[in-house]
Amino acid sequence: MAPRKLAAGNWKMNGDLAALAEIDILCDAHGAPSCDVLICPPATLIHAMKARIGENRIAVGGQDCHARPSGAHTGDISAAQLKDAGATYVILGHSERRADHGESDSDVAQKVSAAIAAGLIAVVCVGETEAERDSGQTLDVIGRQLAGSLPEGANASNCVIAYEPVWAIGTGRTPTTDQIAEVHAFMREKLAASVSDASGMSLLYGGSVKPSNAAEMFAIANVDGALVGGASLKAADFGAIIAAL
Ligand code: G2H
Repeated sequence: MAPRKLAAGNWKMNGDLAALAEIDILCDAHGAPSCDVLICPPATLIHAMKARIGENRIAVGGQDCHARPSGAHTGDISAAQLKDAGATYVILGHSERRADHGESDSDVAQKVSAAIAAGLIAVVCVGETEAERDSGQTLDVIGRQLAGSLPEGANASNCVIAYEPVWAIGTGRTPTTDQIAEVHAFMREKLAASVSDASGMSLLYGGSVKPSNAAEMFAIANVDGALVGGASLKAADFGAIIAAL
């Protein structure tokens, strides 16, 4: 099975009900895209966004979930609750969660298990810091994060990997195409050791993807799409990225 092409938007802590007007614009232009399209808004918007999308072929996802299915966890949301609200995906292990909430690889793996159990597809994020890249540790870090963040049972049908160098997130800086190609080839090879259908797993690049660089990113071997932050907030920009895939 060839990996599915996926353009995924991560709205992070941005957007309100009024911002759903962008979804109408996106649906008009890209409601029946030739690749998979996903938008992960704040949890407060999942239900309304899903309703707004209607029959158009755009999926909605969460940005995090708790590892437990229910219980006394004030402020948290379970994978089943995301699903109930209309989500079919959830981003897990984003570097902002790892940094802001101290999430370890093991925490991420437990959340991925919970997402899979609830029937969601997990978009599992990995990426090195600038200091790690400068000291030549990039592949070690990516290998460790992949091994630690993917639970038993992870496969190409229930997980997508997003390589997001921390130093490229929201900075306007991106790795060279050779650097991205090196990491993606490494991830494909590394996954083959633990995932039976690794050749079919979608590998996204994330970090300052925008309309002007998307085509260049998508031409890189083993890049099956993008996880897009800032440029996913406006339908015109995200639509141009979808069109480039
Ligand atoms: C990386 C990305 C989305 P941006 O976090 O996950 O954000 O495209 O704004 O760098």
